Formats: sequence, C-alpha cells, structure tokens
Amino acid sequence: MADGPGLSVGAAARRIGVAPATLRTWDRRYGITPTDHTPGRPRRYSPADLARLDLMQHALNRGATTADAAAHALAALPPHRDTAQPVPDAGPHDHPVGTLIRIDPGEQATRAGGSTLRLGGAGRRARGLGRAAVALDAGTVHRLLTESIAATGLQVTWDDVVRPVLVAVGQRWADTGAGVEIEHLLSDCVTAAFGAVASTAALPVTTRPVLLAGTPGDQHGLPLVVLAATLTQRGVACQSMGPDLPTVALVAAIRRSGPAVVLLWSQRRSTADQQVLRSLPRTRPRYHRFVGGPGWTGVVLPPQVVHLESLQQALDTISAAAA
Ligand code: B12
Repeated sequence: MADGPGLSVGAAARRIGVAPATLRTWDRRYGITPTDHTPGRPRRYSPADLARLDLMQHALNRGATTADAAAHALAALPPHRDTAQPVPDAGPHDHPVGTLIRIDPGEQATRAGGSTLRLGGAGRRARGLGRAAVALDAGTVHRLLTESIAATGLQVTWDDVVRPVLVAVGQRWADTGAGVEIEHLLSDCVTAAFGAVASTAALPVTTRPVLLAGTPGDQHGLPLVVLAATLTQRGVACQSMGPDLPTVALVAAIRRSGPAVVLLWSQRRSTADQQVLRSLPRTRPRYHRFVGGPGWTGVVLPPQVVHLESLQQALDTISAAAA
C-alpha cells in the first residue's frame, strides 16, 4: 500500500477517539478531507488535518451538530496545500465553539470507536458528557460537569447528566468488554468536580463527622462522592475515606474520629461482607450505622444497621442523624 507522510485513517481515528468509518463520513459528507488527498489513494492526515479533526471533535463534545462542527473546523482551519504554512494552535479553548452549539435531537448515540453509548432520552448535557468521555477529553468532561453543577446543582447534575452516561458506559462494557478507560476518566473527573464544590463549602455546623467509606475489595464509590458533596454543602461535616478501605483502617478511623454516622458502600454483592459490619468497634458516644449500594440488597444485617436505598433517603436520614 502506498504510504505518504502523515497518519492513516485508522491511526488518525484512534488519535481522536472515533471509528475510522466516522472519519470517512466526515470527509464525504462534510468536506473534512485530508489536504493532499487524491481520490483512489489512501487518505493521509497531516498535522494540520489532525488539528482540524481535533477542532471538529471538540465542537461535537460541546454539543454542536456534525454539520456545525465541520463548518466551524473548516472556517477556523481552512484546507490549503502549502505545507510550509505554520499549523495554528487548535486547542479547544482558542475557538468560540460555544457560539455554534446546537442540539441535534436525532443524534442520540455517541460514537465510540465503532460502538455506541446508548444515551436515548438523555438530555443535551448528558450527550455532550458522553461524547467528551468517549473521546477521553478530560478537559471538556471537567468543564461540562463544572458548568452543569453551577447551573443546576449537584443532585440534578448527578441524576440527569452523570448517571445516564455511567449507566451507558457500564452497559457498553457489559456488551463488549471495552471502555474501562472511559469509566476511569469519568470517575476521576466526577470525583474532582464534585469534590471541588465540597472544598468551597462554608464551615460545617455539625461537630461529629459522617464517615463514608467503601468496603474492602470494591473500587466503586461515586455515589458516596455525590453524597459527601451534598451533605457538606448542607453544613454536615463529612470524612470521606473513598472506596476499598481495609477493615483495620476503617476501625482505626472510627476510633480516631468519633463519628456520629458511619456509612459503608458496596456496589457488588461479593464485597458486601457481614464480617466488616461485625468488626465495627463500639464507641462512646455511639454512632449510627448505615450501609448503601446495590451490593447490600438481600444481605441479612445486624439489628442496629440500616440499609439506605437511595441518595435522597441517605441525604435525609444522615442529615437528621448527624444533627
Ligand atoms: C464507574 C464504574 C467503575 C469504576 C469505579 C470508579 C469509582 N471511583 O467509583 C471502575 C473502573 C473502578 C470499575 C471497576 C469495575 N467494575 Co464497574 N462500573 C462502573 C459504572 C460504570 C458506574 C458505577 C457507579 O458509580 N454507579 C452509580 C450509578 C450510575 O448507578 P445507579 O444504579 O444509578 O446508582 C444509584 C443507586 O446505587 C442508588 N442508590 C441505591 N442505594 C443507595 C444508597 C446510598 C447511600 C446512595 C447515596 C445511593 C443509592 O443511587 C445511586 C446513585 O444515585 C457501573 C455501571 C452502573 N450501571 O452502575 C459499572 C459496574 C458497577 N461495574 C461492574 C464491574 C463488573 C466492574 C469490574 C469487576 C470490571 C470492570 N468493569 O472493570 C471492576 C471491579 C473492580 C473492583 N474490585 O471493584 C459491573 C458490576 C456488576 C455486578 N452487579 O457486580 C457494573 C454494573 C457494569 C456492568 N454493567 O456490568 N467500575
């Protein structure tokens, strides 16, 4: 096969996180053609062509339709054959993509390397978040989360924007075994964006903290991040220990902090371990004991342990218990 300089369709597609077929469609339908492409020859993407693809992808991540994103990318970086020309910096922040965002209601699946995220029925922000996450575009993911939290608050952002994308990414993993890197990137950004809100909250009005932790062996813990941020915003002091806390460390933390409430999260049945509950130390004064997460469903609990079954129930019950 004749190879010129630049990246092949496959390599360029991998680089920006779309399927090779998507690049061919962008070329045929929207004119995002490699500058030196001759019909009948393999496409080769130069640095300038890649910069244009990046621009297009960032505009899509911000919610632009494919046609608008292409028009924007072509206007910002018109194709020209003079390869001696410098390539403008095509970073996502240098172009007013926000001005061309328009929602394409028909576009309900986010393309992901030949596969899709099923986001049918999800809103504009969730679709943008899905696109940015699939493209591993952490900057846009973070910005979309921060904007949504500022505009609609923590709970609405979690329920309407983050959860649909997590469910779709989890479903895609169940269907194909792919996308764990997307789960990690999203989780990291969600933890940072929700944590940032908690870090700017006013001083707590409660004295004994609410201790939140995940059971040993379970790496899931995002609902606790959301719970902690929302409780903190309400003036409830929280100590978040994150997921996968060894039992010995949990016991040490309880003895040192004297919490009013302890909540143990388990996403998976295999990590909802009654032994952890039996290891909880007695303290004076006593603390309220709760478990949460799908893992605990159907597990027989000691009498003093209560299973919280939703974010709202957890917020109400824990706020009252910590007061
Ligand atoms: C993000 C994620 C990860 C991240 C977690 C990072 C983190 N910091 O949390 C990483 C990449 C580490 C991960 C790893 C794995 N994961 Co995972 N993961 C997910 C994913 C996509 C989202 C998890 C999440 O936060 N869910 C929360 C929201 C989206 O779910 P929800 O049902 O709407 O949650 C609500 C309820 O839980 C309800 N709720 C009910 N009771 C209570 C109580 C309280 C107190 C609160 C606050 C809320 C609440 O409110 C929640 C939120 O409002 C899910 C998919 C999914 N659908 O959940 C898979 C999923 C949980 N993972 C799964 C699996 C299998 C794994 C792995 C084994 C393999 C893998 N995919 O890599 C490993 C396990 C590693 C380990 N040792 O634990 C399976 C679990 C299957 C099962 N039933 O056991 C899922 C369901 C994917 C799937 N479709 O199969 N994962």
